[in-house]
Amino acid sequence: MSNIAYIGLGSNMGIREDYLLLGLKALNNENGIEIKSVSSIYETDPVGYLDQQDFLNMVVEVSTTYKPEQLLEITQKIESKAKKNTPVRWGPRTLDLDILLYNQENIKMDDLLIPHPRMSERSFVIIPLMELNPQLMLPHEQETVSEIYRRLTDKEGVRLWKTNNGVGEYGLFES
Ligand code: PH2
Ligand code: MG
Ligand code: MG
Repeated sequence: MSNIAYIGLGSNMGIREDYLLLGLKALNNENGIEIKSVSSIYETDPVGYLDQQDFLNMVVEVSTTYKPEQLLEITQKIESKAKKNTPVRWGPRTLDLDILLYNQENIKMDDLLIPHPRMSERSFVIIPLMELNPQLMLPHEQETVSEIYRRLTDKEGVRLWKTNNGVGEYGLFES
């Protein structure tokens, strides 16, 4: 499992935490994905389209045998299991899984851009990511996550909601 990827999870409909947990479990159930670490959960002001509920957001680090396009297929399959239906761009969603980073690669395909194009302006991505790996280099910025964090302007829109200390929280590996 030699590839390292970071995936952002978000939900602002229904029982938001349950959707995040559904996402974690579904990722963990894939043969080619091993969850390495899980951030805390943050409650975050909506960005982009303001007239909607606050989100819960978190970030996970995974190691994976899948290629980026296979990982995209899996995240889309999991989203559709959560009945994601988003008529409004940046509008409400039950479960959103965004591939943020894949190794140090810059990937430009028709339906897949990695690093995620807006991640470095978004505190709801950078703050949980910094919890996992502050020294991580963002390949499109040539800056580390903690350097990016220092110049974020919307940090007050992101509030710690449930602390996590690592994999094993959230009933992830109950059997
Ligand atoms: N996702 C969006 C649009 N706006 N705002 C917050 N706070 N968190 C999100 O995950 C989010 C958003 C589109 O995916
Ligand atoms: Mg998103
Ligand atoms: Mg998305």
